[in-house]
Amino acid sequence: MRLTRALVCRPSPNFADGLTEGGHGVPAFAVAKAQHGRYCEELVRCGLTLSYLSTDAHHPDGTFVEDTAVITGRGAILTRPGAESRRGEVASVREALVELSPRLGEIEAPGTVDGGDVCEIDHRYLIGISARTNEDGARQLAAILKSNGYESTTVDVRGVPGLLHLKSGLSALDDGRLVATAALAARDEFRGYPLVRVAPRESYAANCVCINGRVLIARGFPVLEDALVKLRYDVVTLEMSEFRKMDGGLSCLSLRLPPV
Ligand code: CIR
Repeated sequence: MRLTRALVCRPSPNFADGLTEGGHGVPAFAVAKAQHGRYCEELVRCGLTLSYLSTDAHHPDGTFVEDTAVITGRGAILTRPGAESRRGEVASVREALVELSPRLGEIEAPGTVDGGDVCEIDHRYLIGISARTNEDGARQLAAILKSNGYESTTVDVRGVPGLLHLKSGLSALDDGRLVATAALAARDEFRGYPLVRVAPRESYAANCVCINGRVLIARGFPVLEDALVKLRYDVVTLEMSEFRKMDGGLSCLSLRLPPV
């Protein structure tokens, strides 16, 4: 899908007060801000026009905008994040998306969905059931997708150690190839897709994003980088250390959108 715009939100000064279980230390705000700036510059280089949400100290996880909506080629679905502290993030995204995307629907209580659990590959959606996305939310999302012509499959990742969201361990490249951690690569749900397997010590880098033919991956994961370069992808690496400390990957820092 050709992408033209992205919605982003700079980290707020109390970014370190967000949710985390990763045990990678406390992020430094100034470094996070600089890394976010570089990330945004790269989105622009990929051809995207950026819209910035206002940072809000009430939502220290607000920079992880991907969790608040699912973007399809036909429009957006607003989510209801699984973590109560993050539910309020949806309001500003709802407002921003009015101009950027037709609204296809919205997840309602008791359903919960985090956008980080939703992976699109070849117009098909893989929906992770996780600590954040529940079965009711996945059912609602699948129904909205279905009524807009998209098939979906659920993938229960609750038993996968250390995996916050499905996309913490899985990404789709825009030629129909998946990038997956060793723990996910063997799953039946992904059978039939060509796949790049990510070594266990590089599993953080399995969360990457493909934008208009370029693949953005976290810096410092040379085995994955080499594998992608050998497959002739145009790879860009970005320093993500401070977002990793808050359990966030590359994809969660933006909502990437096709033309209206
Ligand atoms: C959270 O725990 O909700 C945030 N600290 C990190 C969310 C990362 N989102 C994502 O991977 N899609």
